[in-house]
Amino acid sequence: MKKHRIPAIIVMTILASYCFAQTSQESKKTDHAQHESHSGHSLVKPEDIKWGSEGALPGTEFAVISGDPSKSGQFVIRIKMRAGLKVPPHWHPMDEHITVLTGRAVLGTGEKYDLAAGKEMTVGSYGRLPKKMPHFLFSKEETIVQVHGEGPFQVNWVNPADDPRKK
Ligand SMILES: [Cu+2]
Repeated sequence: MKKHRIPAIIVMTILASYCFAQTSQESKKTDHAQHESHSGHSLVKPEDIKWGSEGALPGTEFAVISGDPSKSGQFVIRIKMRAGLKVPPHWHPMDEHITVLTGRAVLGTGEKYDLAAGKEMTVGSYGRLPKKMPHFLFSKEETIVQVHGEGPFQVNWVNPADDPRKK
């Protein structure tokens, strides 16, 4: 029995010191995670989204998810389009990344609004428009797209008469 007791105590001591070491390491990790959550982490739930229509095309609603699209830096926005909305040919000074979250849209490239030349985007579809590439969109039903990129996000209409601010 004695032969077994001594090793058992040693094992317990090793285990205990190991556990203490783990605990202090874990608390360090927790502190670090909390620190990160203060400095950069964000989580947006659907119920937190504030839809508005400022600056957008009639028939659309706009929500800022992350960042500020009017400033330089990464941004994430969502655009809700009513069914049957035509977004005329336009381009951006930055790459535009589009993901369809709900609905169905047709995305085409080129300076002419030609739906037949476009491609259908169903839920989960993603498209990247390189900077300065003219493109257009049509919503076959009410559609929400998420757009992300490097701000500032600017829209340049191929046909200046299409600019909703001039209507
Ligand atoms: Cu665009």
